[in-house]
Amino acid sequence: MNENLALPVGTTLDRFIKQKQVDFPFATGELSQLLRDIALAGKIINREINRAGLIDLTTSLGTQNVQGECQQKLDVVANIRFVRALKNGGEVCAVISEEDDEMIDTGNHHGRYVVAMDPLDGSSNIDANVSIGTIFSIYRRVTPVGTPPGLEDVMQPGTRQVAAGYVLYGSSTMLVYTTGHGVNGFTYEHSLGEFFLSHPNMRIPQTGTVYSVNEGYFHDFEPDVRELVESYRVRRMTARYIGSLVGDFHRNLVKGGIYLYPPTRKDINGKLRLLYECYPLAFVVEQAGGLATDGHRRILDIAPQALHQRTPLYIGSRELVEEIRLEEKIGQGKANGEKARTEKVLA
Ligand code: AHM
Ligand code: MG
Repeated sequence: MNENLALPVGTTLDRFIKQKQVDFPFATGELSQLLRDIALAGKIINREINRAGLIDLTTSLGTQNVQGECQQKLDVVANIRFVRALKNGGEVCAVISEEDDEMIDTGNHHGRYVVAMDPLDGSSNIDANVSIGTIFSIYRRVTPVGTPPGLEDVMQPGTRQVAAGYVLYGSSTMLVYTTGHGVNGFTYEHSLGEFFLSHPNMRIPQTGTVYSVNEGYFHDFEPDVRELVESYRVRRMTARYIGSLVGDFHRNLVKGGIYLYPPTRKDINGKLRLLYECYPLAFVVEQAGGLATDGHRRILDIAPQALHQRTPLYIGSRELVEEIRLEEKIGQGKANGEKARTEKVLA
């Protein structure tokens, strides 16, 4: 890996991608072009978000996506824009999206790559002008080039990702991604229409004082999760929860901390999707020196079984994720665990 060939802050994304192409033996440039397509889609979505308030894109469409959630107009717009950018790019033979029931065959049967994406994550925050994001991951197809793509192309384990990242539409717009050689962050300069390297070789602090969890569900968590959250309170950690995974994740990546979406009484596998949200962010966090688990297993080691599979997620600073040891079976929390952990922390 050549992360030591550091490129200076201010390098354009385009130049960065080009220079990093040497990381891949026998690279044909297709992955580089695909990353550029994703950046372009990010710019387009960024534009839509910025003018959303003016042209009434923020209200809900009233239709529901495959998860049974109300789709916001911007979700739909972002999904269309992203899929179109990937189709036009030509490198991708199939796309799966949180917003689509089925795999999309792009018609580019000579494309070597497939993409999984959550085109607009944190969509409940759109109409409040709060940070939202796009999450993506890229795999090499496993079926022969030149044939129609199949489910085996898009349902590969997270360890097979060749690149993953996100675009955060926040107080500034950022693209953060990894190709398995560290993590780099780029900030969008609106007037120039370019992403510039602003956060080279990002490393997540080994520990942190921030925890991000929807504490409104506290009484719907398993006893051992309640015990864990209670231990954060006892330690006087700081609670920060935007309700946009990308935003919460990014803050913790920069400052140190942990994001949790545990099982709840309603969502016994948690809410987040393995393929669209958890795999890509797990790849990023590991490349930055952090960890991601479902409370037991490394996220990247979970075998995919369904396109819209959900998983609990514990992700962030290594030490904070490592200390989590949950009961294996839902509904069988430790009898006196809550008390035991609190005492241990206080000791
Ligand atoms: P979405 O993909 O439908 O936007 O759902 C994912 C979002 C995450 O961004 C966020 O962390 C979480 O859902 C918030 O859920 P909750 O409101 O249950 O806390
Ligand atoms: Mg999402």
